[in-house]
Amino acid sequence: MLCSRATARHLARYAKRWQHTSARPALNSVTPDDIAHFAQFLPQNAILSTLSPVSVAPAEIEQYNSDWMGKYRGKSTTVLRPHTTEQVSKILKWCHERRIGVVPQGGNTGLVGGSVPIEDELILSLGNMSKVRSFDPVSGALVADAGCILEALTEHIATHDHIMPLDLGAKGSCQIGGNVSTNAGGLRLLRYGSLHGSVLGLEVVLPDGTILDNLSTLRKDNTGYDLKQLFIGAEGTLGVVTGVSILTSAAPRAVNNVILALPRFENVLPLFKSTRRHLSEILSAFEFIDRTAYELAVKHGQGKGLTNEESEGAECFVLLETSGGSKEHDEEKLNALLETLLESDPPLINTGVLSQSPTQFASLWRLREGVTEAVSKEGKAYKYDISIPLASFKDVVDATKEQLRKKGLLHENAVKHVLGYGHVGDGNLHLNIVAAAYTQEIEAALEPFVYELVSSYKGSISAEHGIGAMKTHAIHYSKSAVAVDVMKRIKHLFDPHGIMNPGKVLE
Ligand code: FAD
Ligand code: 2HG
Ligand code: ZN
Repeated sequence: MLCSRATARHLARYAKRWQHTSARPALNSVTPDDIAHFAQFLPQNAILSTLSPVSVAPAEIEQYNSDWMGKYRGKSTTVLRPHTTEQVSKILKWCHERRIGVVPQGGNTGLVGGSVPIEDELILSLGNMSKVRSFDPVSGALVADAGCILEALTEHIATHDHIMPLDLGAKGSCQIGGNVSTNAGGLRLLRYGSLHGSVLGLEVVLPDGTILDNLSTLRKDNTGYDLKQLFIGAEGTLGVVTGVSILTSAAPRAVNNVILALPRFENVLPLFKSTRRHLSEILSAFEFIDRTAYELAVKHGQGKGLTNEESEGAECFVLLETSGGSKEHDEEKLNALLETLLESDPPLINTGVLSQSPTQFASLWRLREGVTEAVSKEGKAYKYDISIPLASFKDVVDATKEQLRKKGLLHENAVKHVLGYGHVGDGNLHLNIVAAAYTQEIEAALEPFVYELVSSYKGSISAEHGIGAMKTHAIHYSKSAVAVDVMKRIKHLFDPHGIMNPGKVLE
């Protein structure tokens, strides 16, 4: 069901008003004099610029200017790679005074165009800030530079028998500062909750260069406003996160995972209910992959799933994980669950395969985590990261397919696949449309169609990836005019000159 005429009229009126109030501030380009200023406090290898006397290969800057999908491209001349918080502070102070736009960049794995400039803003890459500052094995509090790679942190605390509260397919490249700035969800949210709960404190450099040191390791601190929350998910629009204090957990004694093949999508909901009842506290992930997503992951060699016979006839798949205290106890519970699912009338699953070794465990996860990479190998992806009721996941995928078919775009030379996968346990569907190329015609068929569809379910147009550059014009589908206005006032308070990540989140 799409939005009613009245709603559509309201949205159109609102969009007009919104455009009217959203002019971007006038910002200055970086000049050779600015580079000379930065060279006073940054080592030579921290400055990559076509304006610098030290020559730079354009390809070196290009990788910072284009995003992971090759969908968004900036025109920056300059990348700065500071090593310390003080250096970040001096850079921002200068850019604030000179009104130069700044785009903070972590691992550049974001999927909404937030990490690359729209024009020629300066790119501030955090990759050189990669030290673990402290780890307390009693409380589990980890304090690290924002540029630490998520996987490196995971490995660091594994030696203390702890695990990070988040995990995602991009772990080998994304940085903890980028994770915090996007409020990344990922594969463990069901168990460990969102970063709004696990981040204990942040060190942030504000747009005028002031260092806000909120790097607490306390679990409880009710001394007034909880300022760190504003920067979690701010996508670099309010300041640069330079340090993160985060609560990690003792590693579970036993982990298992199972892949289930389902005859029909309609079984996912009863399966989720039954799984929660049977596994209760040991359930740590419940991930959904539709048939198209599964086949693409298998085709592009992402991990191992089921044999052809086992997967035959399945409309979709679920990967579930348990994390508990005793392998035998957890396996017993899992086997009892599998029996119940197979014996229900009609059976909720065709088959279920329990991983038998750490290699199989990793391979099953690779299959799920590898869908994004498989999609990018298959073509150019339009990605909609939405929160809607679980029962509607398939309807949304089907309605999008039908919309593209009606527009004559569902064929090998335009849209090759429409697929859905995601974090069922969190009500988060990743709707991916794989095309031969990015074209205006396909985009016009998808937008605002998808946003209106999501809005008709009272869903969110961004469950976990953020707004970035992609959805600034669509934020009103999920946020009221009053909420957007308050966001703009907060932005103005922190960043009166509008230098931080211009054109992202708020137009
Ligand atoms: P970037 O992409 O560099 O930046 C993202 C945004 O944060 C930008 O707006 C940038 O300006 C800002 N930013 C970055 N660092 C800082 C900083 N230090 N201070 C202030 N602002 C900053 N996301 C999920 O939520 N769940 C998933 O399961 C998931 N899986 C993914 C799998 C793959 C294969 C890929 C490619 C992406 C996936 N993502 C997922 C999206 C992405 O990885 C996350 O959003 C991640 O948190 C981004 O981190 P990053 O360091 O790459 O940030
Ligand atoms: C995931 O859950 C990520 O795998 C990426 O959030 C989703 O690529 C996507 O659409
Ligand atoms: Zn996701």
